[in-house]
Amino acid sequence: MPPFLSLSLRVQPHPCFRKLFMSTLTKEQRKESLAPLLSSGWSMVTNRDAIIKKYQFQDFNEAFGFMSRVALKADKMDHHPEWFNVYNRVEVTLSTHDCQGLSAKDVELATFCDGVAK
Ligand code: HBI
Repeated sequence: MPPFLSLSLRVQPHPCFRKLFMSTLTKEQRKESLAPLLSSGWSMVTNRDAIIKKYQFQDFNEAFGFMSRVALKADKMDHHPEWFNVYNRVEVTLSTHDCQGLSAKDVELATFCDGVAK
């Protein structure tokens, strides 16, 4: 591979550019993609542009299995949940630090969480 091409493939946007490119959900997007989540157990966090869902599993093993799968997805997305676990309960809070609010990444990860929990 020519050197100029290999360099361009390695260059990643500096985190400060991510803040510029990451945008919060528009009104339309909230109606279209956030509403279904809010009617399937997710709710808005008080005084924050963030969503939270409380999952209850059979036991700790199931809860941790859920967390393991979500953790791998989160790392692949480079988008990580704020979460709390005690025994069979997992509380997941999603928001995007880079834009101080809800972004498409939160919708994607919330949808993934619901798929894993099913
Ligand atoms: N996770 N929830 C969340 N929000 C972010 O903005 C975020 C993240 N994980 C990693 C990340 N941003 C990257 O920008 C890291 O470079 C900090």
